[in-house]
Amino acid sequence: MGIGDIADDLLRGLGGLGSGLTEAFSDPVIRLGVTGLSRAGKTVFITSLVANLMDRGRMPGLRAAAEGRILSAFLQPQPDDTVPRFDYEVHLDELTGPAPRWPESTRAVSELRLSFRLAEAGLFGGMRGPRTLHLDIVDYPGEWLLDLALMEQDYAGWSAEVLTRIEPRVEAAGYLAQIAGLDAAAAHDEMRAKALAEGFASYLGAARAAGYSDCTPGRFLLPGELAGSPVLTFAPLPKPAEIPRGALWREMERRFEAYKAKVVKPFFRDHFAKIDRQVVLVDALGAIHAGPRAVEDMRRAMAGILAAFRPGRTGWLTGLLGLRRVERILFAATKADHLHHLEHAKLTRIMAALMRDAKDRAEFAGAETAAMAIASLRATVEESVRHEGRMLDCVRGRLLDGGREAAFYPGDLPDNPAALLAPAREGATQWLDADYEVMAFAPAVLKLKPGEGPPHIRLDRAAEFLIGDRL
Ligand SMILES: Nc1nc2c(ncn2[C@@H]2O[C@H](COP(=O)(O)OP(=O)(O)OP(=O)(O)O)[C@@H](O)[C@H]2O)c(=O)[nH]1
Ligand SMILES: [Mg+2]
Repeated sequence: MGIGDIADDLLRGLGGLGSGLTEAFSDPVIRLGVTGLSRAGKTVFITSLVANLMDRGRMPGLRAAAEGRILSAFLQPQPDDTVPRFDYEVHLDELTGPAPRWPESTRAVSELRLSFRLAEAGLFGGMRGPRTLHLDIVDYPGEWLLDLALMEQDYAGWSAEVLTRIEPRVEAAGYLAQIAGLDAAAAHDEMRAKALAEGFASYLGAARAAGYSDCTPGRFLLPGELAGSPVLTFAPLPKPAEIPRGALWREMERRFEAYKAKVVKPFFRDHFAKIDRQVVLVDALGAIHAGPRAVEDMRRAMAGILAAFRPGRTGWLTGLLGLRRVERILFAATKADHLHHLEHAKLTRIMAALMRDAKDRAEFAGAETAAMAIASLRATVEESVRHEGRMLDCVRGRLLDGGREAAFYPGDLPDNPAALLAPAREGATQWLDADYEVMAFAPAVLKLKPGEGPPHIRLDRAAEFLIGDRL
């Protein structure tokens, strides 16, 4: 190192000293959004990420941890008084207790603040003393992002589109029968509106269970405190030729507009607009297991979700965001512990291909993106099993159903993602030459050593991509 370099470092160090003083009054904050469709793995991801950031023994891929620059990480009260706190301790107990189990489904937005004490990097870093960085993690359902599409639609257009889309689905038969003989021009009647909304919500629930991803409006599946209120008591109806005042259709139209104004818009304003970094969790393996229709539907839903990260598309969203941008977006295929590690690269490629359309546009908007295959909480071990004269790369775990231990051969993912995505796009109803085993493992019983977080796959790399540059 030459004299010039030392002088440079010294200058930088001194420059840093100045900013260190001002930062003491307002420590920097990164807001990390964690989203994904229901059951994608958000709750497990946040719980394991936080546990592994506090006990960093399994985080070699996070540079600041490997270099020993994270002096401590601790939970603090979050800054937003009206957002429920992410129930970290309860979820950690569920996952790592003596009888581990997966967490219950979570219904709404929640938040957690993790604060770091960090040592400065570099020769003269020590001169500045440690700095503080807050990481605010915000958990919200991906379905809420899909609602963005509603902002550009009116009730007539939305109804027509939804009714066309769900027409061929068996799950929709009940709702379609309900509206078959209906006169939407008849006078509004609350009991009828309620029955229709319930019929439509039960279709959405069935569609979700069948593996469809386009289950909006988002609050119909996750109503939270809005359950039963008029903003959720509407459903798509064909537009009658004449619409008299006081007609059922008119009232439905009014409620659809109220849903946009009172539910969708506030979410984007109060939560989405403040996010700096985003991880989108995707249960790609789950969709592959469910078949080509589910894969195609997931691809579309992802494009819908990612539209939100492409401001400029919707005028009012640009207005809300101003110059603010999500700086980094990670697309993570979760539950990679269902596969032998030799298959992980293929899963990452499938993930990248699934995201292609959406990803290119997000990059265009200036965000850095990456695709990864991860497991937030590793529930399996790898095992090679001899079967009919050849070795199969399997994973072994405790079955969710019954608790028995079993080894599974999950099936061979294709090297080229197009082998899955093309038939999905072309409307195939089942995979031709592959058979993907559906697996459900219970979380493993853990014996954690001091300083070690729960076992995972590539959670450290995910963290490095999402926040490493700020640590
Ligand atoms: N094997 C394995 N399974 C996982 C992992 N993460 C999540 N899962 C499974 O996925 C399910 C859903 O995970 P959650 O974290 O509850 O998903 P979520 O996105 O919070 O779901 P909602 O709250 O319903 O929206 C769990 O019950 C597990 O069965 C993982 O890392 N490994
Ligand atoms: Mg959850």
